[in-house]
Amino acid sequence: MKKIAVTIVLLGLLIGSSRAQGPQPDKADFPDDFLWGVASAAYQVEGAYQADGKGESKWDFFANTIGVTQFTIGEKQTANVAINQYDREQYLKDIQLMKELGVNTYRFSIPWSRIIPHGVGEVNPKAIAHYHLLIQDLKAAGIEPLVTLYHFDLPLALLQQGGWLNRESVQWYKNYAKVIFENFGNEVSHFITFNEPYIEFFVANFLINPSQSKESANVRYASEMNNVHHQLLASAEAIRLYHEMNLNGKIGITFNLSPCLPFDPNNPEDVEAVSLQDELLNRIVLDPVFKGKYPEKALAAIQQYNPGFQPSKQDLQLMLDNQPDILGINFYAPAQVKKDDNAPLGVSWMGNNTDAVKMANGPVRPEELYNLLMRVKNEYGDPEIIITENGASFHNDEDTLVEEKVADALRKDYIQRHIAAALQAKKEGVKLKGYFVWSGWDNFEWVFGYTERFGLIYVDYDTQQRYPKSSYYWYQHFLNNRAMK
Ligand code: GCO
Repeated sequence: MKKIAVTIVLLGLLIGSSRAQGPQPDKADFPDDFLWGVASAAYQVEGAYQADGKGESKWDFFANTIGVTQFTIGEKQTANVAINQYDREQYLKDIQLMKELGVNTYRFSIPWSRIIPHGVGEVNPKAIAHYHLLIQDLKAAGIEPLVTLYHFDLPLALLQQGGWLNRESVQWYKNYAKVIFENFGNEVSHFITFNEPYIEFFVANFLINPSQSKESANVRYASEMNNVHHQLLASAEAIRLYHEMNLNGKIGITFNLSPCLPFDPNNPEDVEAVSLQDELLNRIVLDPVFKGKYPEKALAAIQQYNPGFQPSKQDLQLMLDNQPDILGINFYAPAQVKKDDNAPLGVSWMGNNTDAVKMANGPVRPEELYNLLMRVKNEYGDPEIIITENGASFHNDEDTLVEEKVADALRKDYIQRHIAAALQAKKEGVKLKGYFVWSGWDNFEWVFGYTERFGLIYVDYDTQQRYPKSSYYWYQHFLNNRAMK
C-alpha cells in the first residue's frame, strides 16, 4: 500500500513540475522558413550618436537635455554610447553571438537621422555604406535582416517643424522610405514601417513630460491622436510606394497589442472600462489599418478634447487600400484595466500589475498571447503575423552577473511559455511567420535608461563585455532542436 502512495506522490510532483515549467514547444512543429530572431532598435543599441555625420534625433535631444532622470534614479542616462553596436568590431562579435544562438533573422532599425541628417534633403553616404556593410555581414553569417524604418527616433530638425503633428510629416517620411527602398530594397526581404505608434505618443510622450493637471492630461492625450494618425497615413503611403517599386519582399507595421482584462473582475466599473481601454489601446490602430475606420467610443472620447481630429474618408480609404503584407505584433503582457478618474480619458492600464514578481511590461500571462493571436486572426482578416517583440525584464535579482553567468530562470520560463502559446495559435490556423525575442542584448530602455535588462545576453555597460544568460542557452537549445532538460 505504502509503495502505491509513494508512487502517486512522485507522479503528482512530476506532473506539477512539468505544469510549472509549462508545455515544451518543439521547433520541429514550425516550418523551415519560419523567422526566428532577436530584435533591437537603433537608438537603444548603436551609440555613436554623432558619428559619420549623423543628425540629431528627438531622442538624442530628450536624453541629453530634458533627461529621463525621474525614472533613472536621478542620474541622467543617455544612449550616446549604449552597447556600441554601430562599431563594426563590436557588431561583428554580436553577429557571431547570434550565429551561435541559431537565429536566422535579426530585426533592427535604421535611424532616419543617420540616413538623412536633417530629416529631408541631403542623404548621408557614410550611413548608406554602413548599413550595406551591416546587411552584408549579417548575410555572411546566415542571418537575414528585418528592418524597421522608424523606431521612435524622429530627426530633431523635423520635430522643430512640428514633427508628426505637421501633416507634412507624411511626405517627409515617404521621401525617407523611398531612400531606404532604393538603397536596401533588394537586400532586405522584410520591412516594418513604424514601431508602436501608440507607445511613442500615448505613453512615452507622457512619461518624458508628465501633465500638470487632469484637464491638461485629457487635452494632451487627445492631441496625440494627430501624431498617430499621420504615422498610420505615412505607413500606408510607404506600403503603396514599396509595391509601386515592384520590390519583392514584404512590408508591414508593428503594433504593441495587449488584451484588456478588468483589474478587479468583481468591480463593475473596471469591467465597464475594459471596452474603452481596448479601443484606445488596440483597436485605435488595428481598426483604421484593417477596417478603414476608427473605433467609435475611442474616437468620441478623443474628439471631446480634440474636436479638430476629424479623419477624412480619403485618409481612411488610403489605409484600407494599402494594408500591411504582414502585421508585426509586440506582445509582453495583457493590460489590467481600471476605471481611473485620475487617468487620461478615465481609464488606466499601465502599472496595474498584480504579479508577485513584477515583469516590467505587465503580468506574465502567455495564454493572453494565444487569445490575442486568435482575435487578430478572427476579427482582422486573418493577416500574416510576425511576433516582432516578446521578452521580459523581471524586478528581482535574476539579472545578476555571478562568476560570468546569469541564471535568468524567469525569463527562460517566460520565453518558453510564450513560444508554446504562439505555437498553439499557429496550430489553430494563425498565419504566424516569425518570432523575435526582445532583446538580444540588455540595452537602453528609453525613459527607464539602463535600469531594465531585457536581454538574452547580459551587457556590462562599463566594459561592453557580453555574457550570454541561461535564457540564451535555452533559446539556443530550442533553435538547434536540442530538447532542453
Ligand atoms: C517598445 C519597444 C522596445 C522596448 C521593449 C521593452 O515597446 O518601447 O519596441 O523599444 O525596449 O518593448 O519595453
